Amino acid sequence: MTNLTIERVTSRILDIPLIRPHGFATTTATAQPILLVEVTTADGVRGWGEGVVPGGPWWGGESAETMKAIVDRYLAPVMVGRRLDELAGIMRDLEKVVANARFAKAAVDVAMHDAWARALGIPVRDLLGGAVRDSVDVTWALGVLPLETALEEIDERMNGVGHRSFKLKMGAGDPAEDTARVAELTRALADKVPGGVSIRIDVNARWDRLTALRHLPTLADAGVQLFEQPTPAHDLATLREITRRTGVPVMADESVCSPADALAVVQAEAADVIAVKTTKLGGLRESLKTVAIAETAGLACHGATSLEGPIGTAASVHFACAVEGISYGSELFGPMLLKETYTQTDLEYADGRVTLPEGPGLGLLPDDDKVAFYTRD
Ligand code: MUC
Ligand code: MG
Repeated sequence: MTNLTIERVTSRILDIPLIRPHGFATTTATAQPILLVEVTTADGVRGWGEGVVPGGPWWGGESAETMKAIVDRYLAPVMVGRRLDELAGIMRDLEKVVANARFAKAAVDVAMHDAWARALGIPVRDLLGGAVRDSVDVTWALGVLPLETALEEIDERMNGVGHRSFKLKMGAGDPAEDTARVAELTRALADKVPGGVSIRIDVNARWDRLTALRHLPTLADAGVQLFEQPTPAHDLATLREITRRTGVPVMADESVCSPADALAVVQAEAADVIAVKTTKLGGLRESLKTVAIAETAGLACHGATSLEGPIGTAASVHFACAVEGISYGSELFGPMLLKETYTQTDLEYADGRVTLPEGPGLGLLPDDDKVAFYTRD
């Protein structure tokens, strides 16, 4: 009989450089800090999960440093000595010692899923009910970039990995200039690319109601197909109003960080799509509940990202391929934004899609030398 008792939980911060700076609304990242959590069982089976936030604490208040403190000091002691087949009970008990801190909880949730699946010799997707698809569409996200640079990057990505859908980050600088830049880019692409490409924007909740209602119609006219979280997380009435006035669907991201938030969006009829990040939601189990609420209400869900590295992305790919309700594709492109991977093998990207990895657990193993190289002192 396999001994599933958790003997050890360790964590380290990796700093992995990006292939190019990624401009968000309020900050620009040149490297991605990843909290790599490792769970080891009494039998010596190991599993890994990532604690990752998009470019720093500006997004949701957590950072690699806060996650490390929470995991080492508060979550690990609850986990050690428990069995992996009590995962649901362990996750419940974590709530008794740490409120919120969902990104940190996601790291341990995924590490336990990986270790448990490895101990059983099955892929993580089987712990989620098995596969409904074996690959998922991947939108490429561009940071805040000047027009020409953005066009070059889109060209490169279409010809390289075959992406046909692009997300443009907005919310930095003057809204009128930002809008003019993105409207021009969207029109230029419609002229340039036969058959067109799909363009969406993400304002990361930086515009107020009036700014959004003034500028989003211009982007609707230019052909932008989806508005991700233009206005603050709590303001569900404005999200609803945006779609009513522009006819363009809204994707709720910052507005949905828990299943209860998803229910609030459903009740307010605030969005047509929910961005499901396994990170911001606190792991795979809370993500399952979130999708169940959205799907039952007829909303689509998107396999969204916090710019996870290979292991965090693999967890989200297993989720997206095991959960029917992830019906709006994904943006699980994080590993391609890293200059180098820290795993022995990489996820496979082709024809604008990422393939569900094979093998036990998440299907990827860390490379010890690379992990040591990128570990922060
Ligand atoms: C977000 O808010 O969606 C995902 C891609 C990207 O560029 O930023 C993230 C976070
Ligand atoms: Mg977003």
